[in-house]
Amino acid sequence: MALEALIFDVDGTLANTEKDGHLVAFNLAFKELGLDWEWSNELYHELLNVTGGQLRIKYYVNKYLPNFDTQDLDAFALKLHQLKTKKYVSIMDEGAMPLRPGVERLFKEAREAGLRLAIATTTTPANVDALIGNTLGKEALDWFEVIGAGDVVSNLKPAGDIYHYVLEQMNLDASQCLAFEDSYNGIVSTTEANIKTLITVNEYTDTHDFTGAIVTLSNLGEPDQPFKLINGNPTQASFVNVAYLQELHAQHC
Ligand code: XBP
Ligand code: MG
Repeated sequence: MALEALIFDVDGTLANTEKDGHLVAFNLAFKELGLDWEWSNELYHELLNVTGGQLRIKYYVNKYLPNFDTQDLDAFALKLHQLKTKKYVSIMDEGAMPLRPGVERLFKEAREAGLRLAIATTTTPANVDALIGNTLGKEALDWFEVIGAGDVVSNLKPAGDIYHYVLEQMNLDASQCLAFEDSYNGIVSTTEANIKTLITVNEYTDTHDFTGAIVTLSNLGEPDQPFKLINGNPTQASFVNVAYLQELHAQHC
């Protein structure tokens, strides 16, 4: 079947939102609530194995603060997480979060070529709106036929639920799509939904196991800024464009 749609993860794939967005927002929220917690970047490498901010907070408390005094950890994590989302949106509104190389170009080229676009992420919907709105403009949210985000499904990545949800909403078969991910949890999720996946790594994920990826790249690249091929078939392409995606799709789907 022909390539019809591209489905993008958000955090780490579209932008380096974890280090400069989520981690900063968590720490600001802790401070504002008077908690003496401060997550270091090193600790955050471990905490990122747990997807979803609320689950991450609860994992942290259970593992590192077994004596933390709260009667209802779910309610506490919910409140803290709501504050963290506000902080994250404010950071995005400051407008200093660039998209990763090639992301904006590929969105535009894909649209011109008639490919359908969607998002599949575990992050909160407000965070997706804030990132896209502040980098590409609010109108760009309409470029995505489906924005599958947050708790629209009951099981977050690494479960495949969010990808199944997007495929169902778009009425597409997995073989008509390619997914873009940056992490182990991401590729486990796409693999469960049977969607072939292109990986762009980042500082949190460059040691992850990406077995099953059709290609692993340093980033999507630009005409004057070639990607580094980390794993996959040799290619003439030096940046990810629609022609290269058709090549990958023909090889793997
Ligand atoms: C990344 C995540 C998210 C964010 C936090 O998911 O694990 O949990 O770190 O977002 P993806 P929330 O790469 O699939 O987008 O705090 O809004 O949950
Ligand atoms: Mg990600």
